[in-house]
Amino acid sequence: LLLEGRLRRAIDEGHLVLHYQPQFDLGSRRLVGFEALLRWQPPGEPMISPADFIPLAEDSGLIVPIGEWVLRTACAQNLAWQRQGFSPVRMAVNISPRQFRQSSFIETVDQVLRQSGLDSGWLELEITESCAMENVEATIESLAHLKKRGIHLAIDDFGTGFSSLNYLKRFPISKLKIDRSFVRDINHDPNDAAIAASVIALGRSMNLEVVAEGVETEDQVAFLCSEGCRLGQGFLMGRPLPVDQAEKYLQAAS
Ligand code: G
Ligand code: G
Ligand code: MN
Ligand code: NA
Repeated sequence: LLLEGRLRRAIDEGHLVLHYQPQFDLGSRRLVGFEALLRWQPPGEPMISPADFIPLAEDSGLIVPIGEWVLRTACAQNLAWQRQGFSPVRMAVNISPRQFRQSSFIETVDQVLRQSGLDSGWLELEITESCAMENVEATIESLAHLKKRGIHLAIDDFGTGFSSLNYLKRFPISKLKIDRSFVRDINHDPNDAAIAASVIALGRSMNLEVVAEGVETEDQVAFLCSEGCRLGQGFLMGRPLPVDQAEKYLQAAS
């Protein structure tokens, strides 16, 4: 509860920041977009990881105003980059289950897009596989609304949520993100290699983009490319970065 009070203040006092992790085409190493990742920076103290406060924000409901701030900030940043003359890239934003299930969620997204002026085609929303599977019919309906607006939709942490493939084909999504737990030992653990290869094949057969998360070595890139995975994200190619450092990637790509 002490932490909840501090988090509440952090929102008001502007101590939440976004970092941006680049996403690449693995073949050409071309920048294709960024994922916005939330950080809590209390002045004079070490940064607090979202892993340590998102669950609390989710339980307390604070995730709703925080999530709206993230969406607003990420869209505004992406438009600012376009106006600075950088080649446009896609911006991915993580949406938490509670946020996604809010009856006002679509309205919020509409409002943020309208107010920011960002074209919806440059926005991608990530929901986790387990969130998507919580209430499949409601998920399909919400995703369909978002897709109609031209927003790209990705299933995050794919492989951890026991999707029924029958449902997966009904989700109007355009991307699967292979969870980094399968990528880590891809060159050494035959089970992980088989799982990753299956997800890549599944995604390709459904005409979805597939992104490998947590790419840390060239050996992983080689395996992923040999299996036909086109996109990757990870410390090898770029960490989550503050705005000024993310701009170096845009500069190199423009
Ligand atoms: O950036 P990092 O790997 O520390 O993130 C830890 C977890 O927090 C990840 O699961 C990530 O998806 C989640 N996360 C990061 N930023 C956001 C955000 O803006 N909203 C939500 N809902 N989750 C986020
Ligand atoms: O669940 P989600 O995919 O949104 O989580 C993204 C999180 O993964 C971020 O917090 C980010 O810091 C972390 N991350 C990104 N790339 C790597 C990587 O190459 N290795 C590891 N261990 N973590 C990573
Ligand atoms: Mn994500
Ligand atoms: Na993930």
